[in-house]
Amino acid sequence: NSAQLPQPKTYGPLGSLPVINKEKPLQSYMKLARELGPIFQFQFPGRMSTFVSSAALAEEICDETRFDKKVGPALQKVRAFGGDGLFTSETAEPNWKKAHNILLPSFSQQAMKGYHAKMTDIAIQLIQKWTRLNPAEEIDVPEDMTRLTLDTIGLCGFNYRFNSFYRENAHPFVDSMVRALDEAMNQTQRLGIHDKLMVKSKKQFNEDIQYMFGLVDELIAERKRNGDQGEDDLLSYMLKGTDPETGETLDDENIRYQIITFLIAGHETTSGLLSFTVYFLMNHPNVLKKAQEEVDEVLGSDVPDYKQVKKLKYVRMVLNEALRLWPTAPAFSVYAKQDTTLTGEYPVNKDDTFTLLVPELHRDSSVWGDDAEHFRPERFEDASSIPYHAYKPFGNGQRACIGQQFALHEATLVLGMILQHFEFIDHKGYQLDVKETLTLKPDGLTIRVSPRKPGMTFTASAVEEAKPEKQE
Ligand code: FDE
Repeated sequence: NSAQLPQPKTYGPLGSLPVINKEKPLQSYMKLARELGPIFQFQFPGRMSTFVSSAALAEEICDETRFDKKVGPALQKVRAFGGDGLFTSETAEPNWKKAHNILLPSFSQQAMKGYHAKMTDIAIQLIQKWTRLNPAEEIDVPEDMTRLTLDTIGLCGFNYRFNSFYRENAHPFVDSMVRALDEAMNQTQRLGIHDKLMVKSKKQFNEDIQYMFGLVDELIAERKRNGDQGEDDLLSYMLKGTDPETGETLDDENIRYQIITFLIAGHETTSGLLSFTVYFLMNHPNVLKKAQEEVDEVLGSDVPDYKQVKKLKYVRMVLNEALRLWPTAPAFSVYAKQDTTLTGEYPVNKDDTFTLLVPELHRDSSVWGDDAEHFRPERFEDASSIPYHAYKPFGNGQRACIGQQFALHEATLVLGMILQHFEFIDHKGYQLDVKETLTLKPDGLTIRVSPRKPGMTFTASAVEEAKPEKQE
């Protein structure tokens, strides 16, 4: 006698798919949540799923004693190239815990000190590119942010330079990765018969995967040939690290999957975050002014060092607030490990799955107040005032984002430097249009910039200063 959950109209074997905008499924679910309430069912062809979006329900499904990450249909498809890497493995698969244990130290605060100089190297490339544009030239913000984040994870991860700022078009690896992710998403939306007909896209899918494997396997082989030269990157942690619980190391195939995973997880999400932040700043002059004041005070005209980045508190709040309104990884799913209920009201059977709509959770007015739709970084002034389960841009519990510190350090550094150097010019009066892939980004956001302090460019000595600090 389970309480009947609200549900949109169904259309025979298609279930409720016809009510979804195929280009923007997440925004369709958000709209449904507003119409149907904080919990609703959705009939996919052949399976039922439940969407939740309030803080009270998030708290329930984030209870790891009763729920665990669900590697849902989309992630299952991504396993074709993410394998049993951290993001696409089941918690119970042996390589999840092993890789988690081995990789945790490489994402610690201490490790960030080691990555700082490399992050700065790439950030300077972006600043120099923007500095050298002629006044009328426009910047495609998501494109340049993707150049930056891909190059950053490439350099910090594997000492590989994609050199995206020296290319007109994306590095071929990115083309393959984006196409493969897109195909993986599309496969989940196609019905059986239709999917079987897509011979050409399947062929392309396999070629893309082989290309990615080839590039990454060569990186691993090369490092093994040359031996450890003190690289101090993720790859060296992966090759050297042993799991304290089992004493085992990661095998080469799993390292390949981890590298691909970091390239996927580490660049689109962080680039979307930076792009949304530029959009919000451009539309909130008071916030922009406050952020510029902080940057002027903390950085002056320095190339930021590690400690200065830590002092950019307001810039960090601005990023938190951008991740609240448009969390770039906008949903995650769990399954019930046992029969239970949600808030004592909704009966749950073992293996029922729930998807949390993070942008809706982040707009729950019972937690965020009546101005929940407003961009107001000040709400992060006192982080302890925010209920733990009301803010989930990095997922939950042991399956939360291992790259959180990495992404936030990188984004704070880069945004700090952008604010230090440029005024934004909204030359087209950009109207927000959120594009969906596996992640979110402001589609078609282009801007112009003008220098804030004419003549402030990098001297050779400033760049020299940003070189790696000796580690104590
Ligand atoms: C993860 C993650 C998550 C969860 C998902 C699920 O649950 O399904 C989330 C929500 C996220 N992540 C988010 C984010 C955001 C940003 C900006 C980021 N993210 C970034 C990054 C960077 C890097 C490198 C990363 N990231 C990574 C990662 C990984 C590996 C993972 C998985 C983990 C486990 O263990 O599971 C994640 N990430 Fe992130």
